[in-house]
Amino acid sequence: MVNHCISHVKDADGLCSAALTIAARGGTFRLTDYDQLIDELDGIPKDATELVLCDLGTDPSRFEEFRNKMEELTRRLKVTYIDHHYLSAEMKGELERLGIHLVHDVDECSSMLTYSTFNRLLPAESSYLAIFGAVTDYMDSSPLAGKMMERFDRQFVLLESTLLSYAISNQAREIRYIEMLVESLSRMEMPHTIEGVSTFALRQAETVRKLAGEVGRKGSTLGKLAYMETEQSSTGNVAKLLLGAFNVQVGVSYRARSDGRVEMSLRCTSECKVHLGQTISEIAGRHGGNGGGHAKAAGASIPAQELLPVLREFEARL
Ligand SMILES: [Mn+2]
Repeated sequence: MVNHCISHVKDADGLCSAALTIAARGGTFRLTDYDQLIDELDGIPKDATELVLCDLGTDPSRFEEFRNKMEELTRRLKVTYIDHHYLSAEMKGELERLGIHLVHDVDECSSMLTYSTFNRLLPAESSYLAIFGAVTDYMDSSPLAGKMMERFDRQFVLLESTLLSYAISNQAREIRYIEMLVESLSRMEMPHTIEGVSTFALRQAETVRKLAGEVGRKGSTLGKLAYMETEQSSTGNVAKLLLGAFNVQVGVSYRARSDGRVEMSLRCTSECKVHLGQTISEIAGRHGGNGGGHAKAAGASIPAQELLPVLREFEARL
């Protein structure tokens, strides 16, 4: 079997999922984001016989396209799809009918699911990668991760996962560096030993400190929601900081792209009762965009002029 892995480029969960897959199955990998997933599926190496797809939720509005692409791929590849983004029972059924090995659980992070899938092929220390993804995806109290955390030095796990995720945020535009992180992690190197990680993580800590002050000055509120434009590549950090600065239920940060669209991240507190991913997917879809994600962390891409209408509609649901 010649393996090819496609995983999420944006965070520690995606990188750790890729590293675990490579450690277990070898082969090649590519990192991508939700909106480029379909294009990425066209670039799978010709000699690959196995595809492992991790941490990449499919946008419901493009599910049909995704399903069709998968149907074509399952004719020549053994496909394993490991994910924790919401999928309806119907969508799951459709994928399984294509012969895809679907590992799906919205209560665990993707790296924990990847670890469980390939457990027998992995060295003992690979459980660290599973827990790093869980911590940075806020899923370390989930059934599997919670149990695993009891057997670790908690401070060590928190330190290593934060070093990793801060270094990723800081170097988000340097894809070669991000790929090098996956290669190092797949050799079971701990983040603090990987070149550049501690330096970039500390730089990011300073960025976060400055940002915390900045969001209070630059953010605006709209009812129970606060929003702000940012140049930061990790828009999720900014969305989170808005929650504290304005004491609101939902924080939305957005970044203008050169193609006339804005890329937005949404985060919320436990007071927020709507599912962020499902709600933004539905609203963005009606405004010429697309989006999705989890209950408490989601993202979308929409035409720039639709920003305020989308935010107003979202706030009305709160
Ligand atoms: Mn994830």
